[in-house]
Amino acid sequence: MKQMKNKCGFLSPALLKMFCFLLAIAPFISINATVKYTINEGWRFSRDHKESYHLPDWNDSKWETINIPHTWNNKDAADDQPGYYRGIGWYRKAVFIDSSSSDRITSLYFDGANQTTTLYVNGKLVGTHKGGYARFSFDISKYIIPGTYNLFAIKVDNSHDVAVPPLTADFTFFGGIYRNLYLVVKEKTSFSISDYASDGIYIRTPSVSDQKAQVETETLLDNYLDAKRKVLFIQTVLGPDGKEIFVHQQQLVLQPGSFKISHKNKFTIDQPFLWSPEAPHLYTLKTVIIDAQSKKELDMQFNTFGLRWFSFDSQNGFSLNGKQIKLIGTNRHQCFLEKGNALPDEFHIADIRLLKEMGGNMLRIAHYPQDPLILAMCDKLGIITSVEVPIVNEITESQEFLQNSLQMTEEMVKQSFNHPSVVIWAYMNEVMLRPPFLDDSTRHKQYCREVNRQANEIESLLRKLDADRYTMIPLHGSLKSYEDAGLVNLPRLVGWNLYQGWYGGVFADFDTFLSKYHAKYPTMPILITEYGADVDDRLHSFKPERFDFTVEYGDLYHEHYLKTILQNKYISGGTIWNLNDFYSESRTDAIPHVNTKGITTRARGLKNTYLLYKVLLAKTPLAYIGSKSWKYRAGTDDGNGSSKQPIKIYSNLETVDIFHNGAFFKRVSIPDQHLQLDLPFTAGKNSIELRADSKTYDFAEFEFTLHPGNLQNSDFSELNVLLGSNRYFEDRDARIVWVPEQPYTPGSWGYIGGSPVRPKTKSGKLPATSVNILNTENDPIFQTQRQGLQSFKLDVKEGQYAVYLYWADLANSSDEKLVYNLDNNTIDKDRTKSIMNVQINSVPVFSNFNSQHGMNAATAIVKKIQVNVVGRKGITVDLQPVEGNTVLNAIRVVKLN
Ligand code: GCB
Repeated sequence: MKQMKNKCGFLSPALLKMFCFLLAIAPFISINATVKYTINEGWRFSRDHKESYHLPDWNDSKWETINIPHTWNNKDAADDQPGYYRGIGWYRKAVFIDSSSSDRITSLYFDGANQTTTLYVNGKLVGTHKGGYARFSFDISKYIIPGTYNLFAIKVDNSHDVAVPPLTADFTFFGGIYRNLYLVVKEKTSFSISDYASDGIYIRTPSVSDQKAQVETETLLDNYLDAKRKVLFIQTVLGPDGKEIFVHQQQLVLQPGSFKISHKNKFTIDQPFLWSPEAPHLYTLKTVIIDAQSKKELDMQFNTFGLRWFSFDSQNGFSLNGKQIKLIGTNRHQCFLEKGNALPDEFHIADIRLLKEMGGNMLRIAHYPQDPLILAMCDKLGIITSVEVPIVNEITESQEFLQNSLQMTEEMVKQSFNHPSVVIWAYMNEVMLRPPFLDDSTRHKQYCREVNRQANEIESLLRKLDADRYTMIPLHGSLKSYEDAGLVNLPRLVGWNLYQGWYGGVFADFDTFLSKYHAKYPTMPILITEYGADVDDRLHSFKPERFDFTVEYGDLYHEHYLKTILQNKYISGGTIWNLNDFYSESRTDAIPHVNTKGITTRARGLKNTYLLYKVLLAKTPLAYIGSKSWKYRAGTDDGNGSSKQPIKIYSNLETVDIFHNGAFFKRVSIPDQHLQLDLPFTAGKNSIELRADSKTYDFAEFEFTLHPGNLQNSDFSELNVLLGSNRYFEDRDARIVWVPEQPYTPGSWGYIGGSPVRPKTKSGKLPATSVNILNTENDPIFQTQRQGLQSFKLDVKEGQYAVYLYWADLANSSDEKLVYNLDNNTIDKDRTKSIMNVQINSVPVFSNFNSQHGMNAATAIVKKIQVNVVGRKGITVDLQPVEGNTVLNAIRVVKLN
């Protein structure tokens, strides 16, 4: 361990001793001069608007009572109705303000509210803030009556506003006061909170080496008094071990009524403890101001900072403190299952722990600044970050839009300035995703020029505010459009959001794209800011395909990308899209309204891909069984009383012993840290255990339904089949599994005739439709279909059965064109209207059955039909077309008696 040296910039050690002595004999009154606490509870809320809602005597007793963090969209952004409420919501509360506020400065401080917030106190307008992702505060001193209750009325509006970014994006713009709300009471002389809601103290580390670090601080002070004030300004630096290593004291004279008075300070730390992912040492800067006369403490602030240096290099990637490290981590969206974006503190903290436990060393905080706890946790745990101005997909060509973007830039930098984890400021994510006016080249060029102008303004502001960090624009895989807008060489770093093998193409296109770009721009460093594939972890396939949303396709995608990122030195690293599944209202994928590219679910359940990274990045021995959450499984007897089930194993151990149902099955070596092997599952419970060096590394149990190969000779209980599909779907609530279709063979079961519905897109045919199916949570059961089907047959034994026929009219949907879907939007539907007659065992059941069923959107329809089977006739469902093609989405057959 290095010895930390005391270093004092302004005081000699003798003076320092004397100073401490003086402080000891004349102690200042050390109460917390600044009082800051949440006022989250018991707000009245109404999701509508009336001009008079801000008036103190408005009767809000019938309004809902809520607690902050709060959003009004956690339910409607996930329901079957397209769209979600984007408009005004009002919050009201009578807040008691202590009489001590009368000669102090009182503010209302928001950690974040989406997106335009207007505050009224006691009926009077205080101010408005625009933007949904930064902190902001209002000085309410003039509006309050201390010693009594004061009525706060807050109007929040999340309507689309052409002047406020983001305009569009692949995430839900949840409205409301969704982060903590504080009352802050400060002395009339204090650190300023009016500099873009930062805490008024900025710490720069312009030069750091393992020998020496230079630290510069700037403190902004406010003096509201109409008289001069003399203050003692004391700044102390504590080392990571809590020991004092530097003290600076100075008397300052603050002029009356002056604000953001800047006081700068510099010091050097010899042989510093460096900040890194392995050892995230943090220093603490304690700043105090004391009234020179009364010795009363006026304000005190603790800020942590870290000492490190870093660079991105176009050939060698990223290095920190002189050592090359590959950045591997994730992006994060700030929402959670059923909560929308309104998360309590613990949830933010838990996410960063989750990333650290995976072994990740980077978080791209996309696409907007997040709760202050996120950066605080990244500092503590050693996770390198990039933070982003929330301009996504497009801009508005207006000065007002630019001004708002610049304001957001300044808020972001000033609020996050001191965090050692931040190495990149980013802006304009995929701003040329769907550039307008493509059919009018003059107008298009004008748009490109405006994008360039706005980007230049943001870039220069960033460089002016912070000369030490990198700037970055994250681009999507269409290099030409960013060249047209002149964005490729503008920032210090280019981020690539790449999805080859998902939205189109094959995995290898990822490698080709990068090597071509690298050859064309050999001096530009590269960071893969996004890559990912959607996975609904209830879906599985033994024949994984692009866009099937299965766990297995997601595995293949990440295995390929991760290998490429690790193997190529010039790639600085990659941040997976995304840490968590997140709400994106307009999506209609396997889980409608959700982007499922997370390596964890919305409730942070671990997907296979999380385990893959964890094992690959781990420094300790690990072994995991993949798809443990796929508990209910089924398969057909292959003649040996069992069915082969592919099981994924992740491990960094040289060999792992696999035990199946308690018995040794096989010793395997796992050269690539992941391996798939077939295990013969038998009916009922199947257990798997992974052992090495007499230690159990992982254990899992599965419930297996073994379907008889020949239905006539064996017992049958139930069968659930997805038509037109290769996928398995696990219905966890019902604890059943749906299996892929198969053609009929005598003695068994299957379809006769027809073909699977495979929507056509510019990038080829897709294995399933992306249609939001109304009135079900199990959309994948209905999202595939066989059309032109003549019959479905099961050669079951005599008895009574229930046959359930599942339909959703996939032709009856607009298949919304989604901007982020790139070339993967449906261009030609091979789905037609269908009216048919249905017979079971030659008995007419439905005539002129219309799968639309009088609904004007694809809706889940399930018909349960009781069927008696006599002799060896089995069950035959016949479908005859009346108009269009016959269709059937799924079939479930259960033996009753
Ligand atoms: C992107 C966007 C991100 C989307 C993602 C996707 O490139 O930057 O906002 O969510 O693709 O999943 O399509």
